[in-house]
Amino acid sequence: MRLDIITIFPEYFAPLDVSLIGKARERGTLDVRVHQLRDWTHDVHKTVDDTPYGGGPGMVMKPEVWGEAIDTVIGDGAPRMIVPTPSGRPFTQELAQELAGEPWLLFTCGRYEGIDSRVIAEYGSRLRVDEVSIGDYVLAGGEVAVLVMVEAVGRLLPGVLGNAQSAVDDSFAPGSMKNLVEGPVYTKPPVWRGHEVPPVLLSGHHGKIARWRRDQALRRTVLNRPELAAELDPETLDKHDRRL
Ligand code: 6GU
Repeated sequence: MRLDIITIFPEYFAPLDVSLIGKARERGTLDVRVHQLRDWTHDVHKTVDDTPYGGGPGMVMKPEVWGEAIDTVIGDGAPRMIVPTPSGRPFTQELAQELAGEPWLLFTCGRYEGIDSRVIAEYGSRLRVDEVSIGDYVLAGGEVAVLVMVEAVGRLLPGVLGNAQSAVDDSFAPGSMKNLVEGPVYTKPPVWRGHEVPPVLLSGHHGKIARWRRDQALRRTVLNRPELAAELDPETLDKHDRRL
């Protein structure tokens, strides 16, 4: 998968050299290219923003510089374009799965009050464009949101996780984990500071372990994510799932 990221802060993306994503880049599974937006300015101050029409606080990113940057980065190609913004559609595990199936993604990181909307209109008629939010809070810019999305998408690419089953068991994973969070996990020793590992996990009884894990996932979803629990479809809950 090819990933292009356009930003005025390329330094934010240093962590993409590390860990799973770093390894995927070394292997060539991921081709990440980070671009400095200011390279497409023409004035001595390398200006990327201006005051908003209609007044109001803050600054808006200028369309011309974004247009030149995006045109150069995409050439004749047509990546799927992701615009990080708190006004966007929610980034979910389902969207991460969908994006993991794309050959090429372009992330355009806005700062200040955002990018002039005509940029989204212009590329919306040439590319598939999604404005995406990672949650209901406001960050200073799209960079951290893009790091989040790249990690969530990157770990779903074939061969990036050591064990492909990990992604199947994930909280929110499509399939049996839809609308469920994962339950608690344990490793050795069997007793730590008087706290015991639940005996069923030491029983070697795979059926009972699967049943217990599912009950724990349901419990934790009800406790921590009642709004998700309300979306659980009674039809798809198996007959042993505890009544919520
Ligand atoms: Cl994608 N960008 C910014 N600036 N803030 C956010 C966000 C994105 N998602 C949640 N808050």
